[in-house]
Amino acid sequence: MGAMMKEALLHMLTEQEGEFVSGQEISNRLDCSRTAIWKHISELRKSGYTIEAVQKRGYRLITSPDAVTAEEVSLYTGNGTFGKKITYRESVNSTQEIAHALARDGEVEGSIVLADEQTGGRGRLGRAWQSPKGTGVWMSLILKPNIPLQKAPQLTLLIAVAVSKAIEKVSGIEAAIKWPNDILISGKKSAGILTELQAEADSIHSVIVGIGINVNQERNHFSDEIAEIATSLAIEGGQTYKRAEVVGVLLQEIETLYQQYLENGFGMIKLLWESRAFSLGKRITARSITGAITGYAKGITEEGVLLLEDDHGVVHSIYSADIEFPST
Ligand code: BT5
Repeated sequence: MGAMMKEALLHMLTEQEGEFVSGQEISNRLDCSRTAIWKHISELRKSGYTIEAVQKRGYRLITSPDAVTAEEVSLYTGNGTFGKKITYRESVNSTQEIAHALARDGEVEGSIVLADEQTGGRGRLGRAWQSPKGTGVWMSLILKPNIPLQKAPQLTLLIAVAVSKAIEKVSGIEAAIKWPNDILISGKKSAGILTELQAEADSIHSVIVGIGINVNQERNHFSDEIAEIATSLAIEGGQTYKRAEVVGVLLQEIETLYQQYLENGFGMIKLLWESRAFSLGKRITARSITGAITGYAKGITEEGVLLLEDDHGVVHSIYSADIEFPST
């Protein structure tokens, strides 16, 4: 109840866009005492909001922090159902772990888990995802699509389209997709997607979509290992962005595409994906545990599988691999 009131209070102050809201009005609309209001105002201040309080005039929101707390993100999620339920943690090992546990306990579709920092953020194949505090969007989204197991890779491509669109909407920076799960800005990785399934036999119980977006990192936030291959919106755009806005815009993009996908299938997503794809038509090497194949990236199939034509004209279906761009 307390958290909901704090959120409602923040919404009231935000709606007024820097104008005063009287204590009387707050107390009427939220049906609470002046003392309760004061308590929530001081909590909001502790979370980084600057709120002016003036006798007889009331309260006025001056600045809000760059936070991905439930109350801040809820200002940007719009009318959709994705992001209605937000689990926020300041520091976690991985948001994926929390989302998996929630999904096993029957969490509804569209719920998200956000953290300000991940100490054990993960990529594919046991790789690590650097998630320094207060810099990026580290989020897991729970989906429960009624689709056969073999179509699950389509969701990664759908999410990639949504991430690339959201980055462009918020920052105006062009973001391309590198199959299957990288979002590149000027050829460097600015976001990654990790799609994990909870399935029984061949039916999907839940899909846990992990999304990491580098928003406000400076160059020195990246370790030497990835300094040359990683970038952030702030590095590329020369300014910082509100992470909560990135989350809100992203959730709206995902929800729209996801509804279209469930109603009409993958066709439209495929076109959107291809128009944003970075590697199509290029000479690439697809490397996986079974070996490496070099050739031309011809396109993706209806299932989201990458088609690679080698130098003998043989077309290979690539289900899972890392893509490199050979220098020769
Ligand atoms: C990915 O894996 O790109 C998937 C990343 C998913 C991260 C999200 S954050 C929220 C959720 N919770 C989690 O624990 N994970 C998800 P992959 O394609 O395997 O790429 C991993 C590789 O990217 C690493 O081996 C590094 O080379 C590089 N890398 C690591 N951190 C990076 C960063 N912050 N920015 C750019 N590149 C990074």
